[in-house]
Amino acid sequence: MRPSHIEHIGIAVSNLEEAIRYYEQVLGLECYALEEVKDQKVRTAFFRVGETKIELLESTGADGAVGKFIEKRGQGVHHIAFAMDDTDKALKEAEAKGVQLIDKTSRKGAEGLDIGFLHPKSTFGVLTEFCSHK
Ligand code: CMX
Repeated sequence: MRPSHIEHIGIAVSNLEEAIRYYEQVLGLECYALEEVKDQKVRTAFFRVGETKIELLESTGADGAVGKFIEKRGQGVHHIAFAMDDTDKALKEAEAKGVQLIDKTSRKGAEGLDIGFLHPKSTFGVLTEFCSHK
């Protein structure tokens, strides 16, 4: 397995609109999509920076992954997502190499991507996501 590029960097923020203003007005990027992912209890905003995207994540439920992250660690980089050919295949390969998975099989994430997470305890403290278009 080898990722083709960093698909996106997920950043946990307390207030999506305030964070969008920073990325637009200071960095000059354009928010091209806003999406709520109910399953993950987040509202997201996307910006393109070359081939990579920035995904801002605002919690919509304190018991969700991002709600708990902000409560415990504050705002900041939440995960790194690698673009793979096939998320399910990559998850299986990582598991075979002894990595602890959060998702055994892919699920649907923002932008209709097939996504799956590796546990940060197994990846040197960085929550790692694989994603692909099937
Ligand atoms: N990055 C690094 N470490 C993290 C982390 C993150 N994003 N989130 C939690 N952790 C650490 C915690 O600090 C904790 O470490 P310690 O034991 O040293 O304190 C450990 O992982 C376990 O954390 P926890 O709070 O007990 O467990 P959670 O119930 O919060 O679960 C995790 C953590 C990673 C399994 C969970 O957040 C998860 O399943 N994440 C995947 C899904 C997700 O993140 N969805 C949101 C984004 C969706 C999208 O991009 O659309």
